Amino acid sequence: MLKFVDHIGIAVEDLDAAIESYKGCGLTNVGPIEEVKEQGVKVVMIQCGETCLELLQATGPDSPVGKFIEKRGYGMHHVAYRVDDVAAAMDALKSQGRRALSEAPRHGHAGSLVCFMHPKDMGGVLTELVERPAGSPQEPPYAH
Ligand code: CMX
Repeated sequence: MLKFVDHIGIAVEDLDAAIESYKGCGLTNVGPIEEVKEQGVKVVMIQCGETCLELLQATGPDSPVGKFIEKRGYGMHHVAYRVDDVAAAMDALKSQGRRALSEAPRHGHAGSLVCFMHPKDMGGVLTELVERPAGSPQEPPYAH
């Protein structure tokens, strides 16, 4: 049910500084900055070959990314996989005994529907399932 790596989430201190840093590495296809209020983050997608990096800046210390940074510092936060139907994928993983981190799918970046799965049930990796809206590119790259 996981189709491909939709993006890799990286917690950063400052989005603008991080964008410049990645541009310096040759990753110049940078999408618009978007605030995802439901998740307490500002995010930006940067295309990297056939997938994207999602830079995440917490909008408050009590948000998931704010708490992550306080406990573990900046760096890799999650791996996101594209799915066709997030509710169905979530139910399938739950039926295997894995914990979903919300009761139902939530709103994510660019009109997506997302669900996070507990890192302890996914080999130590916080895992996001992403269903993109109809009409959005079905294969990466899609930062622009
Ligand atoms: N990757 C891997 N392991 C992680 C982790 C991460 N990102 N975040 C926490 N953990 C581990 C912790 O190290 C801890 O392990 P130990 O018990 O061995 O110490 C365990 O998971 C529980 O962590 P915690 O700090 O006690 O719990 P929190 O209250 O901080 O919650 C989590 C952690 C993952 C349940 C919570 O952050 C969550 O629900 N995340 C989903 C939503 C989210 O992350 N949104 C931000 C991104 C939004 C976006 O991409 O748009």
